[in-house]
Amino acid sequence: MPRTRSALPSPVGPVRLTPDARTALRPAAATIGAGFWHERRTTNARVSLPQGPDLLESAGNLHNLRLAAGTAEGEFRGAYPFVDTDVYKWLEAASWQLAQEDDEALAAEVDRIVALVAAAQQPDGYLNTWFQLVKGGERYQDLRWGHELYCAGHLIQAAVAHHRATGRPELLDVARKFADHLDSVFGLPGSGKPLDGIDGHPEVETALVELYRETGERRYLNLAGYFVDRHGHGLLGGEAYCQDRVPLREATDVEGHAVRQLYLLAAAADLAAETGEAELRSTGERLWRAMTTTKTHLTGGLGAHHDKEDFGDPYELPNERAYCETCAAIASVQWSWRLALLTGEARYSDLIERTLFNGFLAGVSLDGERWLYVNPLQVRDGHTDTGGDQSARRTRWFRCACCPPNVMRLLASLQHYLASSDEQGLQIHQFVTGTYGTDQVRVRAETDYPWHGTIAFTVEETPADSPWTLSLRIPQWCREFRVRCGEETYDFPVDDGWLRLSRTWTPGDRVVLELVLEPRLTAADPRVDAVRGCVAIERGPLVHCLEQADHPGGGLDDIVLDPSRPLAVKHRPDLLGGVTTVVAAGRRRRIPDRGWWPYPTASGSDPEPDGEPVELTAVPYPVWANREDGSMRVWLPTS
Ligand code: FUB
Ligand code: ZN
Repeated sequence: MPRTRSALPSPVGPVRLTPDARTALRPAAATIGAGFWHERRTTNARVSLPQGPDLLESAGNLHNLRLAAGTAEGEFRGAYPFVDTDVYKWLEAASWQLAQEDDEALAAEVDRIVALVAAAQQPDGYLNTWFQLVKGGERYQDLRWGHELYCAGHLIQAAVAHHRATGRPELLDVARKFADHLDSVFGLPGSGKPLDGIDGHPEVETALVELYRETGERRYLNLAGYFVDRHGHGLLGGEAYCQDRVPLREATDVEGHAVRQLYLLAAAADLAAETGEAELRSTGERLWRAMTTTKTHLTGGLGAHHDKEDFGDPYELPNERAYCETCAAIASVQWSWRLALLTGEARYSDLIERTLFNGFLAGVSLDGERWLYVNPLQVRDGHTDTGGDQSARRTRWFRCACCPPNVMRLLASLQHYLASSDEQGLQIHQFVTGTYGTDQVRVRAETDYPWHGTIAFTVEETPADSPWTLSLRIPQWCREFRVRCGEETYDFPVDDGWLRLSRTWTPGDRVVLELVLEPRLTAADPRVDAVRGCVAIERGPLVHCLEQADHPGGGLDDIVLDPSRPLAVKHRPDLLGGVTTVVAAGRRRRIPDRGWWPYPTASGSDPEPDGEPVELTAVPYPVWANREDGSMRVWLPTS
């Protein structure tokens, strides 16, 4: 396409590829306008982010930095060696936010906390309040659990965001100093570096690639490559938990701690993008396929086990004990977006959509003040909640508060996961009201998605005589859609998930895509014991669930859905900030309190086969747990 004038500012967000990156697509510029995501992002900007500093103060994170800086006295506060990362993730989120709008109060808080971080750094670049204050400065003695490089990674990511957003060098200087220190310490035997090691929690790898992108300093890319390569060689005892059982390029399945695995894979995709290495790319494609076919919950949630926050076995996807950590959903979005850019394939953005709308968004309450760390697919009647971080009830903050600021940073940078460009034109991956473009074209999208399926695109800027292609992702869930260009309705073929509209465009040209949003039943894979024979209700990208609040007079464990009866859609502006519900027919069985009975059951001792009819109201999963405590379920038996 010929170059005209700048249509939108170049994107200020994560994954700023270098000009040499070998990817099929590049992130496009985007701004989000009114609508579903705008509302949630506004709550993020007005409620969650401004509350961050107070929460970090009361949890002790900022106090620890002051202690390390020598400007306060007292004891280290916090239960984990990685509490610094809560500060860094908040700084990253606030920086992405500042890139979008001026906010003096937020900017002042960022300045204050950046100064605190800088003051806590040691003269040689090292920074970790836990090791400085609790471990007497003893470094790199506990790489398996100590999280020193994990903390460095989040610091680096915050610094990159701060620099990209504000152009200011203060935090980037801190990050570079730390990265230079790491580069002087870690390396292969024989490299002259004193330590051949990796961190039990990947994160520094993807951060170092971003630092390379921000500074052009190739040493950081090489160091990222070194860390990725050294996983799987037994440096940490060979545990899958630490991503150390098998070298990544030889892996055939995702395994171990879900967030650790996913951050490592995001780094591998970053490296593949910047180096063009085919083997790392095919490793990512292979593992993504394994993950999505056998280890992904319907909500996009990942990590089946509470124990070790682990992926678990293929098809081991429990409901009430699903772990599905909010951070794992975020890491999945980050990884999938990198694969989408690398390959140009729509399937990655299909998973991003499922995850964003469900497993991710359920992590934060509608008011932006309470959080879920684990995201179960069922809460039983009579559930006794033990409270704590892994509660099925929303919590104001956690002892291990990794998820809330992670949600904040993804919401604040969400526009960078929506659109891309290539030589052919512009690709729209997600349907969000806003403006998308490159330095040559600009398209405006208007929609009330996911409540309604109509998305109207207007071409605002385009080169005069040069054709280009507007590509729209047709979601995997979509069984029927229509496209209108002007007065005509077209039956365009879908090419591997993409609807491609090529022509010479004129400003004002309109394309209207209608995705038919019929509610649907989704059947469970029979290999998943927990949900065999069950169905889930979905509508568009949203998974729905039953909540006790909508079903007074009894619990949800006895409910059966009748799949032969039609599903109805009810828009409910009065409910949960305005949602569309799906109404289904079901029955409430009267099952004897026995637990089991002889098979085949003798007539008469059968559990009540019919039970009383009951109207089932299914609300979108991302808004569950915003009313009084009660039971919830996604998967429903049909008999
Ligand atoms: O270990 C740091 C963070 O804490 C992980 O990313 C989460 O899974 C939680 O374990
Ligand atoms: Zn987390």
